[in-house]
Amino acid sequence: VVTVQGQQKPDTTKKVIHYANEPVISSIYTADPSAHVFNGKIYIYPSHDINTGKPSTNGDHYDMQDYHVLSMDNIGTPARDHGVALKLSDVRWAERQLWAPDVAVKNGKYYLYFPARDREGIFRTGVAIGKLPEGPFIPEPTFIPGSFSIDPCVFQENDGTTYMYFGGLWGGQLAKWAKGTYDAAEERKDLRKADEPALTPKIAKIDGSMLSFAEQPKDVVILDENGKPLLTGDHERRFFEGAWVFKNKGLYYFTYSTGDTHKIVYATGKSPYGPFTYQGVVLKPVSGWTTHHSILQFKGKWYLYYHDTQLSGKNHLRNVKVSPLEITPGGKIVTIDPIKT
Ligand code: FUB
Repeated sequence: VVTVQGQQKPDTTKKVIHYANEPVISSIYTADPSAHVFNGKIYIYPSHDINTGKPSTNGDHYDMQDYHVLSMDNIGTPARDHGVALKLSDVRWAERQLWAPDVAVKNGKYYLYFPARDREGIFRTGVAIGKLPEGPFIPEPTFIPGSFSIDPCVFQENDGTTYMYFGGLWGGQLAKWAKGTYDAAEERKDLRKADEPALTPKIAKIDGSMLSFAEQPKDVVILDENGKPLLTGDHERRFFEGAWVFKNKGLYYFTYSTGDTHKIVYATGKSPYGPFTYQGVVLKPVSGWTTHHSILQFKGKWYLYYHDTQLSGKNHLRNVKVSPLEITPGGKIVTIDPIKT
């Protein structure tokens, strides 16, 4: 069922798209969709949710053990499942939790970037290489040196310069790295006081090999309307996880999940490094605790890939969906209000 009711008012803060849709695939549970166009087709790189009975402490019930790549010839046609593209048991350094991946292409090779916990329980980001967009992907023997936390998002400029954004609070371990090295004893969810600047996501340029960082990760600063960094207490707007970056008319859009307030929001800036200024809500809360998305242009139109829990009603068994997305001529994203199913 598709219901789109866009009001025709120029004030985009009052304009909301109401959207209800079916999962793009229902034979497996999928989440955290990173969607890209390769060879004229949409390829989706999701997490593959399964139920292993792990408790929900710290996100341990998100206990994924492989990746499947999906493809779609068109929006509105069913997604095809290309089968297992990479399995945890083939990744030498990783012990558990294959979380939200992303992909990039260079010189005809596809690089799948994925977070997982290593054998010490620390989230790291690995790379696996494939000859086709759907894989299979062969993992490198070690994780990317200097990588940490979760949710890698890879953004490529037209000249091939490639950046990785990453980070996630709470179970995503960003707070444990606040001093620059991993602090296993750091158990606080929000490290800083409510009126102090929030923890930031990170960015690092990826070098020509596509296998290493070319620089130390840097902070991605998100500012409010007065040019001040968003604060720890600002749970409606501060970064939580799920970064996704795209460029439209020369402007960089840094989009992300607010976690415990369950929104996808966006901020814009003039450089891939930021700073980015908070702009508004992309997607209101969906059914389920997590929200994670990607945004792409296909055949001249913008789309939002996201997930909810329509098929299972359970937080850790999610399903990917796609919705049209509107960006106004002035560059504002029109908020999507998903109809909860
Ligand atoms: O899928 C596991 C985690 O849940 C992801 O890494 C987060 O973004 C959240 O969607």
